[in-house]
Amino acid sequence: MIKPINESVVNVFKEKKTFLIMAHQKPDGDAVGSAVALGLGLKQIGKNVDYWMDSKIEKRISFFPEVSNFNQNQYAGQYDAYVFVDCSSYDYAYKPNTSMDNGIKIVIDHHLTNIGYGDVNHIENTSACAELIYRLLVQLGASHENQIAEAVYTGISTDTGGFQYSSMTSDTFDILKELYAYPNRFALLADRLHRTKSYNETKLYGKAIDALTLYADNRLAWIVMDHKTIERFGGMVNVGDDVANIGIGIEGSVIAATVKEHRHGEYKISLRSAEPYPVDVSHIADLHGGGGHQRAAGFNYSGNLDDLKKELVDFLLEKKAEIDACE
Ligand SMILES: [Mn+2]
Repeated sequence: MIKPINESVVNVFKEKKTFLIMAHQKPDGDAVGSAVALGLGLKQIGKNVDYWMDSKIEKRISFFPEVSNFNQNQYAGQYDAYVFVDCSSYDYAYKPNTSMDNGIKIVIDHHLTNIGYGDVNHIENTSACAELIYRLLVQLGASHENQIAEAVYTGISTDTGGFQYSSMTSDTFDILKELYAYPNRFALLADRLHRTKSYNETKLYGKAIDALTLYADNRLAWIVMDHKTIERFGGMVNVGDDVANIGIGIEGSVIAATVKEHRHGEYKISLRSAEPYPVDVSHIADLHGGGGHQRAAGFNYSGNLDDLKKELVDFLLEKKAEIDACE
């Protein structure tokens, strides 16, 4: 049984004709997968669709034929609706500078830090935004051709570390069960999404392991990747999830912080918290203007790194009793 999503959201999709689809900056597998699945599904039921997407998309998630339709702006100036997928805040959206006041804003997201910045919103704690998109398409009566199935699979698979995180639910598996009914090449996709790395990515992964340091009685795993190192190995837009997860793979570590200096003195911070500790890293990200989930969150930072490290160490020390109780 596939769960329905808010009727008010479904009705807007039924009523409106022309849509602009957007997602967060530096789109990940869920952002691209959600956008592609939604766009293709809407087209199937006769809607006009444009995409406004950050073009810095990693190669492993840009294989969808539909990606070639990103940023074509066929219907510029005519949008009835502006749809934000997988985007926890309006500020973090990759969006045009022009006004969106002529249309209705729709937000579909699975980040609970999302305040609901749309005129209509569906925000629900699912494993991936792609789950919500799939459910919406079921309600809209779109059929799930292969590219949609692959896009939904990509969103869920990348946001759950290959179906492993605690965010997986029986509802997620209900959707996967339906996806597997289509002719698929999910094994090939899994390889592409989770295993295959370029030479540079592999070297960067090694540099990240080298840079790993432990603090707070080994509860904090701390990795700083400086600008020079990132540039040297390709300057990739998104240092992958596998790098962000190195730290929580260390026995006993509770929080992993990966600091990526994407420009001199400007950092992207990825936080992870390990099972089963009662630590919610989205609260920390929230304090710094970012967002995310209990086990994975992120934010931009341009302050002193020692201050940030101290903040995390203090946070862990405050929670020491609760953390130790999990052993
Ligand atoms: Mn997501």
